[in-house]
Amino acid sequence: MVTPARGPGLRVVLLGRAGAGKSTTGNTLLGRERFQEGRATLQSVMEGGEVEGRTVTVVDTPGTNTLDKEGLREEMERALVLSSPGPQVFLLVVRVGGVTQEDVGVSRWIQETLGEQALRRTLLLVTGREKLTRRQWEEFEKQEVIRGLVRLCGGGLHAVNSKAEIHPGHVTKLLEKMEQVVEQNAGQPYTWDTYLQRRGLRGGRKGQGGGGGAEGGWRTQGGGERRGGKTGYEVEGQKQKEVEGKRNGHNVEEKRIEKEKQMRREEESRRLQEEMRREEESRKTAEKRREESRRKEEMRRREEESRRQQEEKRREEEEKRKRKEEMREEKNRKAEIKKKKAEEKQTAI
Ligand SMILES: Nc1nc2c(ncn2[C@@H]2O[C@H](COP(=O)(O)OP(=O)(O)OP(=O)(O)O)[C@@H](O)[C@H]2O)c(=O)[nH]1
Ligand SMILES: [Mg+2]
Repeated sequence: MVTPARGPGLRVVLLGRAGAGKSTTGNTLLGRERFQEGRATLQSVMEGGEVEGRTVTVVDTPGTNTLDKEGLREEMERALVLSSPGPQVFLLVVRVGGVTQEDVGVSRWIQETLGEQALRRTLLLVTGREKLTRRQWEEFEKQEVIRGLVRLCGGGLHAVNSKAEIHPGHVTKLLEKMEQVVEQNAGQPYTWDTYLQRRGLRGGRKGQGGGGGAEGGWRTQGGGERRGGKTGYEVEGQKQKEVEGKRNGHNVEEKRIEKEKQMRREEESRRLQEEMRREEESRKTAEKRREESRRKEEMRRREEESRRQQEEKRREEEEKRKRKEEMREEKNRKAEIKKKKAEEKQTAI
């Protein structure tokens, strides 16, 4: 049974091009086949479980090269919601022998869309390690494209063989490596808020000071002549106050509009999260139903098989019994013939 991890525990989002081995890596990590391997992952899905005493949540995503920019953004938002309160580690999965500039493109995309905060939590994971000898691996690491990727990814480089020959030690090592990434980031996940801030959808506008310096400068000039009526400075001051008043009013209005906009964006983001959560729930329910009907079908098939075997056994026994009967009859017949022949011989003598 899946135990989705919420709150504490390790939350990981798998990223990378199609066929890099994301789903396989997810299954290797969880120690069971949860994600579909060898078939394209079309939508981000979350699975979780206990791994070496830790609650681990893994979000598998579609190949980045199969989506357009908008689709990629949507899937990333889904992945963030699914890994709520946010992943502590992004695994950028690449396949040994197949690393190209496109993979660098993915890391750049992470940088641009999710920001440095995500890159700092990104561990470059190479699958298919078993295909290289130690020497070939050293050559592989030296490649410019790999070095470039490592420079971008704050979590460093790690290699696995996520196929059948996987050694349990590999999972332990990968967990340790991810733990290091978590520690480097003081255990803080990449949250939905971080994402909103990155996209400029949350937090006040930076540098909105309102040009106080110039006003301060003008005030220091006040005082001038004070002989009956309004001095030039006072008239000037009056005008300035009016301008300032207007500006303040304008600022208040601007702030109000900005606040309203922000509230609308937050509302929209809440709605999106809620929608995705609901979608995920209905996906899980449908999956449960499918699982249940698969289980029932399997039970029915087993019962059918056991009935067929019993019937077969019964037929075999019937056959055996018949054969025995025939043999006994044959024996009796032979004995009868022998007896007759002996009697005939006796009569002839
Ligand atoms: N030899 C070897 N094969 C691997 C390894 N990891 C994955 N594969 C194989 O590579 C193929 C693709 O793996 P997936 O895990 O489905 O790839 P993916 O990244 O999830 O692909 P998409 O869902 O299409 O984005 C599968 O046939 C896996 O069996 C590995 O470490 N070694
Ligand atoms: Mg996949």
